[in-house]
Amino acid sequence: MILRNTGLRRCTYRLLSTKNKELESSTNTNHAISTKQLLYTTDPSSPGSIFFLPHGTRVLNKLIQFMKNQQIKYGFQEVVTPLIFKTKLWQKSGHWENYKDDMFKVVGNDLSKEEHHGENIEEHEYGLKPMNCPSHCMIYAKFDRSYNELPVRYSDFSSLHRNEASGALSGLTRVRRFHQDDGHIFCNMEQVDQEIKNTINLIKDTYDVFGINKIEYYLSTRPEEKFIGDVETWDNAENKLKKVLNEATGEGNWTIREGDGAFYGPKIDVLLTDAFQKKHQVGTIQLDFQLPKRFDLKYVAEDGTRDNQPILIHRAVFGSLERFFAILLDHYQGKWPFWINPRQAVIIPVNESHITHAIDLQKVISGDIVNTEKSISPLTGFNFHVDVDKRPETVGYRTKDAIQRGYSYIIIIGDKDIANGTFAIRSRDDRKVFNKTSNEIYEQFVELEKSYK
Ligand code: TSB
Ligand code: ZN
Repeated sequence: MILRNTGLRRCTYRLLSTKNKELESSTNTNHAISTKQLLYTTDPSSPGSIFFLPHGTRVLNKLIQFMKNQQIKYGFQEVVTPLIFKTKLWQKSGHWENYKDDMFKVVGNDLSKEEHHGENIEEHEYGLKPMNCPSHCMIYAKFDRSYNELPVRYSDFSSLHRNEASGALSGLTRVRRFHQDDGHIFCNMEQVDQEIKNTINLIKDTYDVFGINKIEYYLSTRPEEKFIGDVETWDNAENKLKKVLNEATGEGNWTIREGDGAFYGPKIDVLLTDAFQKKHQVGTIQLDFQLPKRFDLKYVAEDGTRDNQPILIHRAVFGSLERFFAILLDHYQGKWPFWINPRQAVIIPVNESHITHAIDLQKVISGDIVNTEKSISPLTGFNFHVDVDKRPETVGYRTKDAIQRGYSYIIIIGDKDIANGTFAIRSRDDRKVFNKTSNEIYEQFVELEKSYK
């Protein structure tokens, strides 16, 4: 991909790849913002799989970092798990029977069909995972578990693949490769209510950080045909979810969706509405009595009995990072708040003689991560995306362009600023200029990030 200065003067940055017809001609506002801000692209060689560009990846990484911190708070342990599993595993989990059409098959090259001579061909056929649940069940089953370990909570940001019909693919909201902020909770019956309530609270608090508070809750019940387990267990699970929903959201504040549950259990789905009034399922909480059975999950109870089965809760707060990214694009219309903005500040040196000072300033207010003299950057700290616009354009033009490209802050540096040791900083939304030292600017950025502003 070529990022090129397109004009002689008065230039703006544009994505030039001719293969990006879809992106350039799209009327979809998400695509339009993405094109302007260089956030993501696609290619017919992998329909439904997104290429996140450097600035889009910055947003994605912020979302991941945000969620990893919340998960630690809520007692999750992150795991990293395989992408492909033998068909046998998917048969065991029930995905093969109920979800096969939505799965990509992967064939190993261990042996060709002819060479098998009656060997079990399934040994060499794999499915690309559409969900993380089986992996987490397998980790649970690898160890003897005791009642006092419960709830065991695993989180996972793996790539997932679902063979969504090409007609169903849509921007970032329905893709074939995506990443959930996934978590699976193994707990006993007494712990279920609290875990679901905790998840609903985390969902509410998380969406609140983004200023999203119009949330709809749905209870999806047993599908007509494709489901595993017996009807009575399903009914019990559905009643449990109804009770928790009433307690957590208030009676009458949720809607039932008959037959829309996952094949392994009923679920609470959390929906957000976009600017075009289209609803999107983001967060989800799913109660599952079936996978623990299929994977023979056990724990030793307080009375020493060994034959106790945990309950599994599947949950995601963003849903998938891709879909949530789309919601945020729609919600902010490209005006990212500072903490998640892929372009947090730009420094504009008045003329060439100010560039060295601009770079020094960049070093301080980016948190010593760019142009640092240290050979190795520290592991943690507050770091910000700060650019220096060295182009030989007028200050007025570069300021306007910076606002257009979505920078949160614009800092001008000239002779007077260098002499005073303060720099003129203004926000993209307000013409008011403040004169601040480099440390004051950095502290302001730290405060903004800490308060998710
Ligand atoms: C929560 N096994 C559970 C998990 O533990 C699960 O996969 N549930 S799910 O199928 O309902 O998916 C969870 C979330 O992933 C959905 O609410 C949705 O936000 C997101 N998602 C699902 N399919 C796609 C897709 N094709 N493209 C983008 N996001 C998707
Ligand atoms: Zn799951």
